[in-house]
Amino acid sequence: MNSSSKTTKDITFEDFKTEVLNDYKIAVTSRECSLLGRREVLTGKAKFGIFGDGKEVPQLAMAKAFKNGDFRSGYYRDQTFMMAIGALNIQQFFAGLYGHTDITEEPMSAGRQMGGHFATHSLNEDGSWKNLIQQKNSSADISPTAGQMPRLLGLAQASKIYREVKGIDSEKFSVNGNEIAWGTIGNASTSEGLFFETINAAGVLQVPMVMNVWDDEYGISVHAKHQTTKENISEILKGFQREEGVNGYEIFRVKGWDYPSLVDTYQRAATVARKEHCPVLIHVNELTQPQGHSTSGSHERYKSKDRLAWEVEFDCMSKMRQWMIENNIFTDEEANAIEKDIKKLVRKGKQDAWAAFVKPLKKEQAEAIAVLKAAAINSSNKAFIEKLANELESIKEPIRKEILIATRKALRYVTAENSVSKTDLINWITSYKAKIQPKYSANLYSESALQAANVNTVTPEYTTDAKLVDARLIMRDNFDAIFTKYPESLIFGEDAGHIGDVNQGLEGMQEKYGELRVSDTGIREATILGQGIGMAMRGLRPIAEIQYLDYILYALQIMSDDLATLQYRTNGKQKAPLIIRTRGHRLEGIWHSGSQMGGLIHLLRGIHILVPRNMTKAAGFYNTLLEGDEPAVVVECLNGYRLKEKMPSNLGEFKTPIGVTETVKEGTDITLVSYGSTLRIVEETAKELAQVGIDAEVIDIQSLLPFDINHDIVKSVQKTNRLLVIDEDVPGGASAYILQEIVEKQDGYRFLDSKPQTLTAKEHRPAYGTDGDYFSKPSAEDIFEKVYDMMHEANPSKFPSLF
Ligand SMILES: Cc1ncc(C[n+]2csc(CCOP(=O)(O)OP(=O)(O)O)c2C)c(N)n1
Ligand SMILES: [Mg+2]
Repeated sequence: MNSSSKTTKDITFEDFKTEVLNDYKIAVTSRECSLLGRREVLTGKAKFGIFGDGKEVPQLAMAKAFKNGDFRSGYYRDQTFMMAIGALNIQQFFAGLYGHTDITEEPMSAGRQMGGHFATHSLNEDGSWKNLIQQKNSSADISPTAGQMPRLLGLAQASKIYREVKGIDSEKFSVNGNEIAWGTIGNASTSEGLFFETINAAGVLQVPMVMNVWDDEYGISVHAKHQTTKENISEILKGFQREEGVNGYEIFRVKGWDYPSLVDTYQRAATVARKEHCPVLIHVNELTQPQGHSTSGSHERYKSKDRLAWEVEFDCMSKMRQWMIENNIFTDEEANAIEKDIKKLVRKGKQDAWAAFVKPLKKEQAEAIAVLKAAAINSSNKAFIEKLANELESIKEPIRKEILIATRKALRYVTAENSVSKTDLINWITSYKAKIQPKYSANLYSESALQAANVNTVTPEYTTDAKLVDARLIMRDNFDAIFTKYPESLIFGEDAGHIGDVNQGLEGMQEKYGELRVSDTGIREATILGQGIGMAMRGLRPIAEIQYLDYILYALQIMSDDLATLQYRTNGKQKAPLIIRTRGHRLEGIWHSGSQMGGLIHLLRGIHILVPRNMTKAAGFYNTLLEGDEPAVVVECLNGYRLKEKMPSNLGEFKTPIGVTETVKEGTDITLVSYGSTLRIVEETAKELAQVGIDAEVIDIQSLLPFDINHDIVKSVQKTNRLLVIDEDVPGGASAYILQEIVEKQDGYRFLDSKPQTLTAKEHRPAYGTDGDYFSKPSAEDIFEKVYDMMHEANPSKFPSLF
């Protein structure tokens, strides 16, 4: 079903006719899928449907210009494009709608995403890269409008890096940077900041990005007059047009129903982007929504009669059909025959998809019924269990929820009995859950051999005359080693280039490795993140700098929605091993002392969150992460760059383990758990506590996600029987998570003689200045008194009350 990429100029009329006919067939197939898809939702076979009807024809043109190695970063209207590049067939389309959990049947997400969210596979079964230049690629869609934009920037930038940086192994990823990243976005979604941020950044970076706006004048019910100044996105972006000697964009505007103009425009756009690495905007207007926005609601409610009539007349499919008749490509009768055949094909594909969806469920249902019936035979609750079995049996097309409800409820009836069939029932439920749960939960983190937790620890080595240096020098020299060792690594961010980051951890690196590998960016955190995601998806090893942890909030949405879900939403078929470097915790004032770790932990499951207490530990994390294939955030201590640390001799080689704690002081009376900048204060306080006879054990968590994979903290609690978590996030923030891990997950409650407690910052943001810090964050005195208080409670005669 592949759409050919020949242009109309170099082929005979017969060839041309065949190509156009093939295109039309793809478009009709796609339209039929939309029409039938809607019906599947309305009859209850699928839960929700959002389709690409009304956007078929421009997508044919885009597919013709799209080459192997190219990437799409688009949204839910692009089914025609996916069909035209051979990445989606009828049966797969319906498998997506039904939520089939088998990746071979539903290759977009194995049923995790709603239909209309597309992806191709970048990874082999073992998590290694496929050859991406031998296939057409689509990065996995997400639902938040414009959320596909930041990643698009990085996908395009990768081509620039592959073309202009020498020495990178590009074999699977690029042919001289000739690949285009194609973005698609709805007209209304261009109102999002992410769109404008991406447009500006791509203009600055001059990367081969073709941005396509599918303009149907609406965003659900909201008309363009509420969305876009002058109701015209290409009009207001005119200032981006490149001029003689001044970089910018090539901007095209074309009607979405005009097949020949579309084909011509897309060929021209591709040439500019591919050859010159100049970004392109194609504003495709006069598009329609034949069935309205989605299966929720109808557009008759908000579109005028005139508009609805216009949409019928200008439906891109009927316009294309009309043009084909006028140009003797087919007759009306021939068109009718084609359409009739395709209708049949789509109906058959739909039926096959449903049959394939139902088949494993029927099998599971039959197994469950057999186990239930066996359990009923000797049970005193026979009638009740049989009822459950019969109810389950009466469901013609069962789902897994129904199967588990019946079996789990039956278990309650036999719980007091002792029989083989009861054991069989228990075993069946347990093994069924073990088999099925991964279909919904696997691949949140990498499951490949390269997962970060598999990378072996290498301790820092020191020569006998190792010097104590400003810690930022360890960071700098380690980055130097990294850039030499990994030609595909690169770092970028605000002030990361010319001055070598605000804390000089990259001093001199740009001079040594060039402006493309060590670069300054604009102030635009979300698209800095996007650059990283996109480049990581194309085999590079980007390190994206967010200048301060406080400003990660601008990028948090894209980290949470895109990066953190990528492996999960593709069921392990795409990855972006991006490293995010930032610095935070204590410095000065509300926006330079943030430690919003609870927020990060909760929003970023799927990304490792690492909180080193010093620069040697931080550098070791970078060394570990570059050996692995997972995304991570490393939060360096903002007040640690000028502290002295010993310079290791094995730079680029020593590795801090991920998910492993470190006991920095042994003790017997109480376990103090902390991380990052606060850990240093805890260490100091432990010495003061020793002076009053309290022997505290101090543990550095180091890695919040994953958390203490060896359960070492509970071993300490087992010894001390007391636990205090010290954290500079808000009350109930990261500390609550840490407490849950230790007390509940590690069963720490069993060993506690005192109430487990947390000591945190105040609820408000940290105030400015030294006193602001003292009255906002946990101080040494706070820690001392809290620990003392816990010891007083345990042994009042030895530790008389302080207050
Ligand atoms: C951030 C966010 N806000 C709201 C929504 C709900 N939503 C889904 S599609 C849509 C309208 C998008 O319109 P447009 O970009 O013009 O695309 P179209 O559907 O018209 O092709 C909205 C508001 C969403 N998915 N994400
Ligand atoms: Mg729209």
